[in-house]
Amino acid sequence: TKDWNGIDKVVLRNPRGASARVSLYGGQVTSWRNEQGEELLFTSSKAIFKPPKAVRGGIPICFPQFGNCGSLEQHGFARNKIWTIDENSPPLSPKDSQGKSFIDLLFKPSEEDLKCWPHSFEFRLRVSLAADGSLTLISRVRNVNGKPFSFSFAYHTYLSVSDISEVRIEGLETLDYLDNLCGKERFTEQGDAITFESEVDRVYLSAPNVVAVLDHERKRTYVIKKEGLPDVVVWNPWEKKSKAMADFGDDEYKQMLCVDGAAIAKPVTLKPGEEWTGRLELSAVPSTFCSENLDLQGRG
Ligand code: TA6
Repeated sequence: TKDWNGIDKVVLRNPRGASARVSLYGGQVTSWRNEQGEELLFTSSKAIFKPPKAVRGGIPICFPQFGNCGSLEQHGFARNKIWTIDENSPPLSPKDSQGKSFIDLLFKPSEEDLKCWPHSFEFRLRVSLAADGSLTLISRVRNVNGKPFSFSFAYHTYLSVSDISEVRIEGLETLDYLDNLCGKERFTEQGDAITFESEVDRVYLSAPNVVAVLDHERKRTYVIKKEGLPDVVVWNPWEKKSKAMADFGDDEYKQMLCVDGAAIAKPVTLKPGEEWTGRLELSAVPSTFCSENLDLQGRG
């Protein structure tokens, strides 16, 4: 289908009626719905499609740089470029294909991209929807030129929540984090779960590979499973920052929370020919499961 001024968008569906949409603009997942048709990702009502800006919501891909800690634009350029459908993607394991509705996308740097980031790579993204409605994103970045290069990465995941003051994150207790609100200073998480009363903008370091986001009001838990992504970004702009963003409604911070599987603190370095894989699996389960049932790994 076409969207955003004629940019192609792929629709994935599973037999039970769950769906996901992926735009060729940025390889961005723009929608993920459960079998009841409920939208599980947040997209701002004021999101604008104005290349080269990113569209506010869904799951923008931050590559080859997270944040503004480098020479590139904020969060790198991959999310602002047109990707292509990859007809002959190198095969993934059967578990990544069997019984799944999936699409393979490819992004290779243009001459313009190489001017601002002189490393040639192939970035293959598989987005898949499983029979149980879970959404999996698998990024494979391969160094195809003669020099090693390093990059940072995040799946900038805007989760839809009913009321941010009724949301908590489990799985990040006792971890150290870099606080973007205090010059990236390092702190240690003291709480038993992360709750939200004001702006939060943190990178949790060496996080366990399973994190749960519990939306109390909707009785829904997002289970985030990751591989190759040591860090977790947690971001809510709260009221003041929301008002400062043109593509974000003043009160929309109440209905969203970014919890991003990421590789930031220790950038990924690839030698020529080497390939990195970053995998994220999102599922939304009824919160009648108490969090202990989610067998969160590595909890204290
Ligand atoms: O930590 C997440 C973050 O880096 C925040 O500082 C905020 O800038 C957010 O990403 C959104 O960035 P964007 O470029 O998409 O507006």
